[in-house]
Amino acid sequence: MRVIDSHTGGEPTRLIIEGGPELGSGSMAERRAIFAEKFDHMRRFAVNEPRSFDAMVGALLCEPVDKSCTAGLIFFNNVGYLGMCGHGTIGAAVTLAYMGRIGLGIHKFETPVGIVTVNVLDHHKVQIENIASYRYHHAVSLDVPGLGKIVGDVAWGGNWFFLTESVETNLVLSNVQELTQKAELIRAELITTGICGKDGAEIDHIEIFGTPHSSLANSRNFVLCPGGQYDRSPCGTGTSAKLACLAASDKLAEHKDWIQESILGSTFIGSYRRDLTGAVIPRITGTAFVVAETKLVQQANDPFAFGIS
Ligand code: PYC
Repeated sequence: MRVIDSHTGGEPTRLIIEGGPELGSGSMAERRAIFAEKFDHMRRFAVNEPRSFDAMVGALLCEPVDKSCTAGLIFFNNVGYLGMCGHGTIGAAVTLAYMGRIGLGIHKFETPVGIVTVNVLDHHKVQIENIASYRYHHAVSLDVPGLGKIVGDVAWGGNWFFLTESVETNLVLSNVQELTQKAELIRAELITTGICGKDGAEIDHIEIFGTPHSSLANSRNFVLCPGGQYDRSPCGTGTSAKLACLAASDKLAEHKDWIQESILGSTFIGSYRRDLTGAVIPRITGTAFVVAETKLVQQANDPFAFGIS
């Protein structure tokens, strides 16, 4: 399997460019289902230890169904599959530009949750226009054992998020363990109380907001991902969910910039436009760098060939 690794604002993406599973020619959602059902060992092969580490997000490069699209992308992580991935789309676009497969300018990518438009601004800087994002529940109040009252919104940005400002821990790297524990408690309480996204979808990302360190940024975040890792970047789908909440509360006007800082201090510039139906279409701009070109191999009798899980 040939992969190219990049990071977007510190968050890694491993793009599979050769040797991935053969998933047929259906939609990205259909192919993701086949990936999960029949080839999950290849997800573990590509992103789990000992070949990788828990924070890695994988992206499988696919032939698109819609020929106006440049490619299809299916995202996955250490425990399963994602709907969309903002940092991963930026990483994939920068990687494809590095390989000479795409030039600067506009491209479309199919994902399991819809088509995203990508504008490659230079060899590192990419703007994505995400799928329509929306707030689903406002000011949900949780009584979280060990934390007390936590209030937040539930929103869709390509994955499901619970977004809260109620956690008092400082958003600094030395507090990652404490923030992870608190976010896990919130996630568990959402499950206990049966609070879900649309159609009963599990809310598997928890996004905690605090004061930015840079005077140029609007906000800082800590995002807990489904596999227990935190997002090193400001999280593209999480920033999309935030933009949808800001729009729903009339706190950010259309086309106005929102600078979202990650726990590392890396930033995404977010804004949104409304489509003809009035839906919020987030735009996220970030930068990525290629860090490795690798061939992953499997030797006979390797007891951890398909990852340590
Ligand atoms: O950037 O959307 C994102 C993302 C999701 C999970 C990790 N990063």
